Amino acid sequence: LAIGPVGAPEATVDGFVAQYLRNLNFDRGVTLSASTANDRFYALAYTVRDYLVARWLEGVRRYRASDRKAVCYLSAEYLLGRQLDNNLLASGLSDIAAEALAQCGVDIEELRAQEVEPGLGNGGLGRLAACFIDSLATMSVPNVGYGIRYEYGIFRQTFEDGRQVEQPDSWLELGSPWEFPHPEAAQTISFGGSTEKYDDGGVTRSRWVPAWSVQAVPYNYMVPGYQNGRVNTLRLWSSRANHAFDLSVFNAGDYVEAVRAQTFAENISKVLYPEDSTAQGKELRLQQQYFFVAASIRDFIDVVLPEDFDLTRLPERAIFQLNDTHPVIGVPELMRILVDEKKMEWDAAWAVTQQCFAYTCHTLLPEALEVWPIDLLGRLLPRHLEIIYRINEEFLLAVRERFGDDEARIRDMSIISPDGAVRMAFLATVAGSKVNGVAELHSQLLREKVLPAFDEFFPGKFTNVTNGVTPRRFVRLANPELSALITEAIGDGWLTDLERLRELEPFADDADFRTAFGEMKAANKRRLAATLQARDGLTIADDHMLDVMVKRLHEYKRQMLKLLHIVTAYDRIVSGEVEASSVPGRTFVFGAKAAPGYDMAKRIIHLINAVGSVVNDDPRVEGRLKVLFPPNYNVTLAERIIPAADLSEQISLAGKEASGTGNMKFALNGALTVGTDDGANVEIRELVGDDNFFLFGMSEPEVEALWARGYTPAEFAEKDAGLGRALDLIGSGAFSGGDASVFAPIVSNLMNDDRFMVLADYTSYIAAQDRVDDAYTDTAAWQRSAVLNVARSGFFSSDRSMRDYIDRIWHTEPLG
Ligand code: 26Q
Repeated sequence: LAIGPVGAPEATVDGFVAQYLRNLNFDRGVTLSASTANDRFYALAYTVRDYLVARWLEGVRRYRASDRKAVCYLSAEYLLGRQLDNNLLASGLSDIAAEALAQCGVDIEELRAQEVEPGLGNGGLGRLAACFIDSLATMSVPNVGYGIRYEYGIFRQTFEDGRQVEQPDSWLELGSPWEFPHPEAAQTISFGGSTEKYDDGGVTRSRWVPAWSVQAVPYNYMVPGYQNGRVNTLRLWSSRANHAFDLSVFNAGDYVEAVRAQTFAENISKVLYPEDSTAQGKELRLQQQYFFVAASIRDFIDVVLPEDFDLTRLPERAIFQLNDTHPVIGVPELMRILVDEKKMEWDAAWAVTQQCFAYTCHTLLPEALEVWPIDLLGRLLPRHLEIIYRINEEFLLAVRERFGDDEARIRDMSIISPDGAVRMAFLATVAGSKVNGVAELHSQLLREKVLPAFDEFFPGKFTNVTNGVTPRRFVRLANPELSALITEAIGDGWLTDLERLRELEPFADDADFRTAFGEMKAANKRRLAATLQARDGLTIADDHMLDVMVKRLHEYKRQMLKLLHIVTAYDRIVSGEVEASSVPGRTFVFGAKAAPGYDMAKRIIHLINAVGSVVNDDPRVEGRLKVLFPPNYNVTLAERIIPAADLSEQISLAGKEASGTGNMKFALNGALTVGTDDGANVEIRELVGDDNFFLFGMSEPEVEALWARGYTPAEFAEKDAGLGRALDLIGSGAFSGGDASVFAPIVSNLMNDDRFMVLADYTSYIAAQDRVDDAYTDTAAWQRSAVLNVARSGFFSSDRSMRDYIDRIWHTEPLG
């Protein structure tokens, strides 16, 4: 009888075929000839799984036998993308699987298309978490990713008459072959009720008497490292009704109430909130946060750590990394476990807690900093609120000791705001051993503008870790042609040591290499064209520059600025200022979802589509300008679009984009960036060099200076005739069949308010785009720049980000 893991199937084509057919028969219960595409996809996924499982179980055993510190990454979002190709690549089975399926007469492309991506995130923050766990597995660092198994991920976007319409993302409709549910390991998570004091052998203690509870069921997912035999775990929690609770209601005879209770419990993990900035104080959202964080911390203490582990030593074994403020309720939860349940002294518990947490901030927008009204928090988690009060009291006492009774400072630093809300970023900063921003500029502004008093009070607590992206998914899998070119030139070590891309620099001056590079871009454009044709019936001209802006729709990201450029380019042609035939062909590609309640963002989506229909159909343009806006931008589509791009649009108002990670993916795939001095653009430009980056717009200090002087957007519209005309066209109904009212709110917002200074940066942006047009005519020089972008972007690997977290924050090591 096998006590350890059963060995993997033989890693040969025959071994794969045998396992594949076994899975079709025994797991799907079908023969190959009677199978559906979904059956064949499932059997393939199961087969890949079968090769990884033994290593996974062995890794878990080795970790438990060690006393290594694990990284517990707490994130409300993981935007994983499809798993099949990633897992094939990680296990080194891509070629074997292709050959095996060919032998069975199965079309692997058809099976790839079956996989529904788990869209369990909104954008950058969720995708970052997915890149990080990929890198940790590849670097053999013990890690559990903890999060929520939303039944519905980010909505599926469709357009009706150019307007965004949201459809539910029922990604689990046909099940997921990658998950391992463990209902037997469910945990009880409690809510509500009250607190009470009680006598514990002469000591007065507090305890929580909750009112209701739900079950948290773990679903495990494998996170394989890149060809290193290491498989980490992603553990996502799903909510279920608590059966004990059900039973009491059943016994009381209220069947309908019992069933309703079940629905209520299952609501907690039902749906991902599609907002990605403005926290809105929704009770269900706080339930989600506490639900997954409480289950995760308990899981680590009760299940992962040995029984009877001495929790004063928890910091030696665990670091809980807080991905933004969403999991910060874990701070009072750990305190509650240590003080109330384990009966530790407050000070000792606080020392443990402070060492166990670290906090990553992903924003600078004040409206995006999460706060929870105390009445809501007190109703849902009364004991946690008490603990937060005590943390705040002791913290403010220490502030007074240091700075005297400076009441203004006390008010500014209090975790409880004057209007009675818990400021989660403050709580995270006070509790965390480290606080980091996600790019150099962002970390600097975080220290100097957002939390200066905390920086002064906690010297050495603030640090920077610039974001990164996984080269396995975003170069190797998304861009196999470029990967082959690179490997041919410099060998294959770059995939796990991305700085080695530097060795490509000399090839920028090699005409043959540049030609091959150009052919790679052309092939990727054809591949994208085929995808968009099949998916949306869109076409791309072969000879166009591909100018891409893909990211969430936000006013600060300034899709409007891009749109003003397009309208200006259009206006120059139709007004006769330039000959259509002299205009270099450009296809503008947008991808963007708007939060369903974000009215201005939705209007801008409508306007992009409206401009697209007019520009694309106007014969005077002679096809020189095209606007494409495929709906439902997601990880799968990103993997097609980014490798085909020539120009990457990173045009946020300086000081607003914390980092950006799309910017890194484009540079690594050989697109040139037109961008502001914002987020990680600053570092990209420093690395690739001024000559290989189109910088425009105000710097962050210039933005501040303009606000201080007084910003009057209308003045900018008067000074620049092109801008005035573009705004007039939009405002007059040129893109809305003459109905001026549709887009008037956008124009009036820009003319009268313009919080993100679109008009102030317009002139500089148009000048940068004219430089882009010029530069693109010199193909050799453009390709040289593109190659240098690839060669000099190795810094942006998430492996490097992970090394930085390990060195500066986690102080853990790989498990050899
Ligand atoms: C909070 C409360 C209630 C509902 C939703 C939210 C919520 C959800 C998601 C708030 C924020 C987010 C996501 C934020 C995000 O993606 N930020 C981006 O993080 C990237 C990774 O660090 C950066 O590169 C981007 O600059 C930053 O915008």
